[in-house]
Amino acid sequence: MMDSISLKEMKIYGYTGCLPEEKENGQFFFVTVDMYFGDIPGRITDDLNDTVNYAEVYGIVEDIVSNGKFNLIEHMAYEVGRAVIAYSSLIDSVKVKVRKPDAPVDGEFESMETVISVKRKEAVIGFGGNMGDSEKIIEEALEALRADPAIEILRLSSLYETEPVGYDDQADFLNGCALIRTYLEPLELLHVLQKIELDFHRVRTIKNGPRTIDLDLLLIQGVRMNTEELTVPHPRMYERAFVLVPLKEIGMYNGEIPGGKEVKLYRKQGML
Ligand code: PH2
Ligand code: MG
Ligand code: MG
Repeated sequence: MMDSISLKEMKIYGYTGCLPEEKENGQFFFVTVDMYFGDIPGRITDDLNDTVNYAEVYGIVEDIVSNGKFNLIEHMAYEVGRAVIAYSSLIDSVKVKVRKPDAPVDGEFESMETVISVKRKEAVIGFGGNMGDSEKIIEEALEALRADPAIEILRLSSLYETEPVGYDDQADFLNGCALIRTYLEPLELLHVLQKIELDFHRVRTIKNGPRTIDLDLLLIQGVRMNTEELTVPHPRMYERAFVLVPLKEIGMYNGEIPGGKEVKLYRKQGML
């Protein structure tokens, strides 16, 4: 069993609903927030700073429910879940129940309700570059990743010097990977990575050609997807020693490493 803290049946007046009169007149919502943790440090230290202050969580929920004008109770619940999980990295997951007992529906019922979960997941980012001071650029890109409050870096591989794959007439790369934890949706995480790439003046020119920094979303816990914008797991990762060697080092791969291209240790990195 996981530790949890719950705020049960908060009664809050709000304006969420699809009908114009719901947005205009409002109604009462009953919101239950269950927060799940690994081990809450506060249970041992008896210190408010080592836990989640439910009074502050109440304020976060009240603000969204009373000021938000969403169409759907499930979207309102999701926004509540996101705001609560963002409040403390101690929280592994949040379950939000929203009940609407006065929903404008003809007939007898207790309430219309939804339950929405928001969870932190592990993901693996592969990184590499072969233009400029790659070691420094990688350091700075990782620093930018770490600075995002939605993202924690759990483990970092060593840096490897690798022969180019795909387009041979270019300098060797430095490559590595990071295990992270985040509550961001897959596309949101992708956009964070793309923003960091742009900030380091990554210009997309030749396919597989030289680059200052490449940040690839390789794996996301429990996610398989294939859309125009994003495919997870990364479609070519299992053919690439420059991905699999660092991945193996951080314990996220235990299969064969394909031969053909050299991957050698460049700088040993202690695990975080
Ligand atoms: N990235 C590519 C293509 N080829 N080769 C190496 N060694 N390292 C890379 O990161 C790399 C590559 C496309 O992203
Ligand atoms: Mg790549
Ligand atoms: Mg890429």
